[in-house]
Amino acid sequence: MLRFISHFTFAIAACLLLTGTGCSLNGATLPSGFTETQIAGGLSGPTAMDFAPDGRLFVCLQGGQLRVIKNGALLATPFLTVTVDSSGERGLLGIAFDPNFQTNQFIYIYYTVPTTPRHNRVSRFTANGDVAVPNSELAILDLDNLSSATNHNGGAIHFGPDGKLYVAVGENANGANSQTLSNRLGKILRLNSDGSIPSDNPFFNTASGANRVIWALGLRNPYTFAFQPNSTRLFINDVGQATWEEIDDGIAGSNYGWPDTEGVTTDPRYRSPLFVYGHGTGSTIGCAIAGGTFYNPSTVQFPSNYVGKYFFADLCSGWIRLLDPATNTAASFAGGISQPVDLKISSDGSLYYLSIGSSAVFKVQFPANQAPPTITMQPSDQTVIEGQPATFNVSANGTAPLSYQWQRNSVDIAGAIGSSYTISTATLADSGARFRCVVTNGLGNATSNEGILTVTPSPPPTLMTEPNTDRAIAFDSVTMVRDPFPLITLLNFSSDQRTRIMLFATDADLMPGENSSAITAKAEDAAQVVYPLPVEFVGKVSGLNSFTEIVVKLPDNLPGNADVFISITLHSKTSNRVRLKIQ
Ligand SMILES: [Ca+2]
Repeated sequence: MLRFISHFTFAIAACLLLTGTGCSLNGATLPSGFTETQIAGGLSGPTAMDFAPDGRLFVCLQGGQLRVIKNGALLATPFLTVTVDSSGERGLLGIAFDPNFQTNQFIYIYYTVPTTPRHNRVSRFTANGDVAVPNSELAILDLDNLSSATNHNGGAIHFGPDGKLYVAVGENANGANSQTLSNRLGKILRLNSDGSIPSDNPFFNTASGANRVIWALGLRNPYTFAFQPNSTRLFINDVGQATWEEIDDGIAGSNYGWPDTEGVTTDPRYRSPLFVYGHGTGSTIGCAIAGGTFYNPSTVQFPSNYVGKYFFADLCSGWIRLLDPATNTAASFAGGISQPVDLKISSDGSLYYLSIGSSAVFKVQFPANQAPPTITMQPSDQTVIEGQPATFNVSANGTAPLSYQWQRNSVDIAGAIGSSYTISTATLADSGARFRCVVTNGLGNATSNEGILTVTPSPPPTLMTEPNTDRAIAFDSVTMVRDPFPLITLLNFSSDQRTRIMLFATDADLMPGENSSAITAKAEDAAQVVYPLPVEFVGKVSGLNSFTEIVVKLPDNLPGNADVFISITLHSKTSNRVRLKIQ
């Protein structure tokens, strides 16, 4: 049992005496609308916990086991067991996941080495699923040898937004350690993940050797600390001696004053706490700050006014309170917890607390914001012309994250996992297909109505004519003169001197990737003799996107002095016949 919780028996008795039914040894009193669930019990002497990036929760036990809670169940086999010195407050005290855990599978722990000389150590292990690779331990930090005092070991370890590993170390019950740069006790340390020391550490040029790892000093027993997600903000929870518990603003090079001062100070040599609370038994006082975490989850579950606030707990008084970093004032949250030692926020926005008195992990939720998916906008039927895209959309409510899977005729469509699904080129064969979406979250799923796709044949192209006649709207492409057209012109600068005719059409859109070869053109004379016309250009009429400009060349064998009838064919569909006069 951790000695810094020696007020345990007194605290529980006082809780029962002073607040009656408001206390529970096995569950918290929570604000209206919040509920809690015990996630795992039977955790003997838990000291710290952290979430793996994949959502598993790892719990340190003081005796040396690192346990895994996966999909809500405590796994029987520990991830690892290290032989530790667990006397007093020593033992397995901290855990962190490498920022690149999903690639390198590195996990770091802080524990007390059981062989002489006794000291605390940070080691790296490599995960293989739910257990550590045997013999994968790599010691990256061996701290100063400990005296016979077994208390004030610190033990929290976390990676910062800079990718460096921060390590909180207690002063081994010797305040003088906290004020010297000649050892690493009573400090926050900053190191690279391989144990080397970053050259931009604040005392890199003033401390020597291994002590260049010091990042801040003047701490007594920083048992927990926390970085605010997506921020450089760092709050250090420094356990006080007789008077004050501190939340300190973690800033490189700071001296937090211990043992010269405790609590608020105006001494310019020291950084005064952001927040303090006094000692005693009650809803705003306690004996040891243990656990702190910012409410900045990837999915906000609690009411929005919780976002950016800082939960912190007191071991002896058994409460969790909420600090507003904007004002450095605190409000009540939970009470009646049996010795909280650590707090964490899961990615779905739940608050987890680790109770050494209950040997258990609890999850606090806000159920009103916890809901399975419901479809709020159904996919609508779509009618498109063949060759055109068709898009189905769905909207859903429910606790994030929501995942989407589109189905065609009740069969999953590979890769169609967004809130909309687009067929880039609808074909006639797609007509009648039914599309729906299954929306899923951790609480259930919802299947949308089906939207039906109707694909209509594309219309044939239409060559433009003057109103109520079959005379083409057509121009010599150089002179812009209308028919009758000469077969030969000297004005168009082409070597063959054949006349080029500019025609206009609607419903003659090329598909992506097509060029003028997609359109064929022909002329027929009165005797229905067919003359293929080379198509030399197809393009859009500037500013008139529904009109297509088509330039054809009059061929050598076309008879002169007659009317011919021109048509074009695109995508196997042939246009109307339009009349041209040839000189
Ligand atoms: Ca202080």
